[in-house]
Amino acid sequence: MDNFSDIPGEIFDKLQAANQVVVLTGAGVSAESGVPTFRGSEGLWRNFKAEDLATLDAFIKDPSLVWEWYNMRRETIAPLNPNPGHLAIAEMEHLFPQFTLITQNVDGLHKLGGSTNPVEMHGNIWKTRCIAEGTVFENRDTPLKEIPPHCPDCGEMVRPHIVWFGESLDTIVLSCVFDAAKRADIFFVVGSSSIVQPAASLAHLAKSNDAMILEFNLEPTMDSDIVHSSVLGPSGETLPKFLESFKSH
Ligand code: BV8
Repeated sequence: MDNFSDIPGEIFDKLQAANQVVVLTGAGVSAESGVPTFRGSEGLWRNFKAEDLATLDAFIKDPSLVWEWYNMRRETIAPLNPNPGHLAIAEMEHLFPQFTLITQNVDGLHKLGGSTNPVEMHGNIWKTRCIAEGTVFENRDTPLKEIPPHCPDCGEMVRPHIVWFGESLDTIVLSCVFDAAKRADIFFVVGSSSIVQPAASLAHLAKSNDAMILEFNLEPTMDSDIVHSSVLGPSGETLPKFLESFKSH
């Protein structure tokens, strides 16, 4: 579906009547800002796959290599701006009685785009965490002053404050995102390949509680069989258009 007049009116009716709206975003929502997606062709670095470097084992084995990867990503992301897709999601916050934004992204672009309280379920690339004390720091140095960086309090090494593959998510974050999915009347999945767990289970949880699932992606995904409607195209274009059509409905 790529023409907004094709959107069935019942979707906008349901959206108008919605109490709890949830948006889950993945790397695709930041693609038009210039952030490389995980599984796109640009997802490689020095022939390493993200899944190989974003792990505790990789960090323990070679913290400097992992920090060089994050340093490169931070330098890539630092000059980038939110795109109209981020701005549309920020506007959605004010259109519904209850709204929750859950993001898998660590780039911080939702906050920069005006979203006031994104649930960053995989952490944030601008935060570090002391491996000794667990203290979390904001660190916006690009490039990093030293690799690996060290805790300003105790001098121990710090790690990215990011959830790596094989690591459990924060229990409070988990209960927050599962609760939002259970209560959702409408659940948007924007720019995600719906591969990574537990994020990919959220739309199914929402669906099992009678939510309408709407997918915004360049192409069909693993979740397309459970969605009510797929809006195909770049989310930086499709989300603003969808929102305009909804507001004039
Ligand atoms: C967990 C931070 C419990 C890192 C990320 C074996 C051992 C251990 C665990 C597992 C295992 N096998 C499977 C697992 C579970 C694993 C998992 O899901 N693996 C996958 C690969 C199968 N999950 C975990 O490990 C999670 N923890 O399960 O804990 C546990 C604990 C121990 C043992 C067992 C279980 C933790 C997962 C968190 C990983 N960290 N990020 C970093 O960034 O450095 S995930 C990473 O992938 C990013 O956050 C990214 O956002 C996310 C998901 O990917 P997508 O966002 O979907 O991005 P992708 O590139 O895939 O797709 C982009 C999409 O956008 C595409 O569909 C494309 O078409 C679309 N698109 C592109 N451009 C646009 C667009 N759409 C619209 N407009 C556009 N312009």
